[in-house]
Amino acid sequence: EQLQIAFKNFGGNMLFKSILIANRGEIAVRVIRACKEMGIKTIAVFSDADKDSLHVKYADDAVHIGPALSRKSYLNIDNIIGAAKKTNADAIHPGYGFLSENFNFAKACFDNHIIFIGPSAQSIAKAGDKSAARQTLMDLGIPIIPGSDDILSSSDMACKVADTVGYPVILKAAGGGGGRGMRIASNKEELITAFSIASGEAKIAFGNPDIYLEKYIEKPRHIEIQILGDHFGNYIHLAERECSIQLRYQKLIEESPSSFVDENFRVKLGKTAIRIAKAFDYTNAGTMEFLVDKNKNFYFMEVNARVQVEHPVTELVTGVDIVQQQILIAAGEKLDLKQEDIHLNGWSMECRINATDPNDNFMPSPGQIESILFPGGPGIRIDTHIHDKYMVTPFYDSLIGKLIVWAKDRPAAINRMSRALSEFEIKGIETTIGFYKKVFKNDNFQKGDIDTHFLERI
Ligand code: MV4
Repeated sequence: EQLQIAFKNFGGNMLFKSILIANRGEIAVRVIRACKEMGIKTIAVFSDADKDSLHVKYADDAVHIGPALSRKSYLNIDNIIGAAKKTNADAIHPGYGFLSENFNFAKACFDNHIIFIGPSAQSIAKAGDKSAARQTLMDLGIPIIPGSDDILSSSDMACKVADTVGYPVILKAAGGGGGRGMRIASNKEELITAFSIASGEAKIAFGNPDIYLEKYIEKPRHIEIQILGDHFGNYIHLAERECSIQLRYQKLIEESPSSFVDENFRVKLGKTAIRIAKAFDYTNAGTMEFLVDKNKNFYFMEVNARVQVEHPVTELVTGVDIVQQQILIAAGEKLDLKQEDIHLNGWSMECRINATDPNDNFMPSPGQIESILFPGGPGIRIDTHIHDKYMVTPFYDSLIGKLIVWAKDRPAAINRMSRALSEFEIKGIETTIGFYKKVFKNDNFQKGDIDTHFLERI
């Protein structure tokens, strides 16, 4: 359907003349940069809090879409569609977060004959329905974490499933997400207690007492595969990103490739990721997330139906501009890349620069930036919208920029990131920069001996 609109709107000349960027901050700037290099006119949208922001300054046109509160601006579908119609935008790039994986928004774009730069609304819905997705993929023989295929009706049933998958097990709330409402049990006794606590908590927290059970994967790594798929059934993968360095399900440091993934394993993960994409009729850029145990067993977790915060590390090792590929695919172009064109060169790492205080439980630290000194020199990329005197408001995510490095191998990338962090100075607010300096000195981090619990431990 997306393609039909594209043909109707642009005939033979497919490339968009203008794109509205339905986002703010560094990712809005990133998308504008891709458009400029492609000769596409850019239209920014902005809330009251962002009228002087960099994405507004860089775009060719800008439309005010409401007050600072996201719900009334960047999450307001009517206002954003209205801005696109007013400015005659051919397409909308949603960035990440906000409306990027919102079925109703993708559908509203479609209904208004505006191309949504992302997968179809139907694919978003298919990939987003966790329980249906699990069934679909299980039927295809794609590895998913062993567990109850449905919600548990009693602790008796929980114990039966636990006996078949083996302890330890984890209880998850069906209405939860992002790690909330999870409980681990190492034996039958613990499971019986955990079952009643978990369903009670789930009811209070999510208004839904339903819980399901999975085998608990101890000290897993979070490894994800970037894929691209066009409207003609062509798919490629752009290898993996290692995203295990996280705290409370917030990624902080990402890298590509992963020191845990050799060429054989990469081929296996890549092929699996493409099979998952095909199962969801997935088009455009997307990410398949896997949990990987110490024996390299891997299990599909979920699809991220958007461009991700950490996409630059993949860009730096593959040389592929993921945002430009998103735009070309959405405009109905055939993928001009084949799997055999994709070669990994060197190593890339990213530190998310957050306006949070590592010495105060990573609490948000809004305020005015007095001054900034950015690192530079060989192998440094900074994606940000901040500048001297920029006001970090409390209204949005605390991500204020990303420091990304490229070097020939992992030790060189670590060395370069440490050097870059030592040059980076932000005065006036607290940030995660100083914390990263310590992480990069850690022996286990340097050895690549990491998992999703690494930061909790240190
Ligand atoms: C798990 C797991 C171990 N075993 N499931 C956390 C968020 C949620 N989306 C899935 N999560 C996990 N599920 C089983 N069966 C460990 C985690 C987990 C995790 C997963 C991905 C990234 C970071 C994580 C940090 C802690 C726990």
